[in-house]
Amino acid sequence: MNNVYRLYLVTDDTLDLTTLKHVVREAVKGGVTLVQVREKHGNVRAFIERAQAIKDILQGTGVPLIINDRVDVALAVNADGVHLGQSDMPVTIARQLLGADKILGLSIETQAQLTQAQTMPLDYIALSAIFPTQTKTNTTMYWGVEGLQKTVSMTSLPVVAIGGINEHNISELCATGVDGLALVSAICSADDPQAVSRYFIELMN
Ligand code: TZP
Ligand code: MG
Repeated sequence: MNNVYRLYLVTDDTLDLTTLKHVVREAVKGGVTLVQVREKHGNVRAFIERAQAIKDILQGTGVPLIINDRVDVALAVNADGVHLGQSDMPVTIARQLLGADKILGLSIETQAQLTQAQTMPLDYIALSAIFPTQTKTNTTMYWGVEGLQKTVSMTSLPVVAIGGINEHNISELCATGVDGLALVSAICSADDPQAVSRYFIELMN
């Protein structure tokens, strides 16, 4: 597993801006390969402010910035890409607005969505959720290691796993051949986000 999706940090929207910036700075030092800013509670102005703050931190690091859900926010801060959910803007429209060069990802919550995604103009898919998690409770199903394994073997798109990923399951998830692991709490709630990120990278090797 060696690509931009490898250790994919999704930010915790309950963190205040100072803590958020600290977590991202430290996690990047520890080796996260991509950062997605995810905001579920604030207004769009606050989203843009937080996204811009994270963009400033990532500037010059080579770590891409992805915006969750909102194409307008991504365009506003000239982010590297967008991660869409199933009820966000349709993928084809998002692609038209973003252009060919931006990274575009989609969360996949059912087998039918997985089939549909194969012909969409996507850069990657995120299988949601692999395991139960307190971070997002309105999930449709749990793919588990087996579902992830099947998906990796049947799709040509890069696959990212999300939901309940931590030090106890990273090794078995990596054994499926998955392209990346996306984590919120295991990094954002860690006492030392740099050390855990470094440790997770080690576990992936
Ligand atoms: N989408 C599916 S599960 C999830 C999201 C955003 C939350 C993952 O959080 P955690 O803390 O890594 O389980
Ligand atoms: Mg979403």
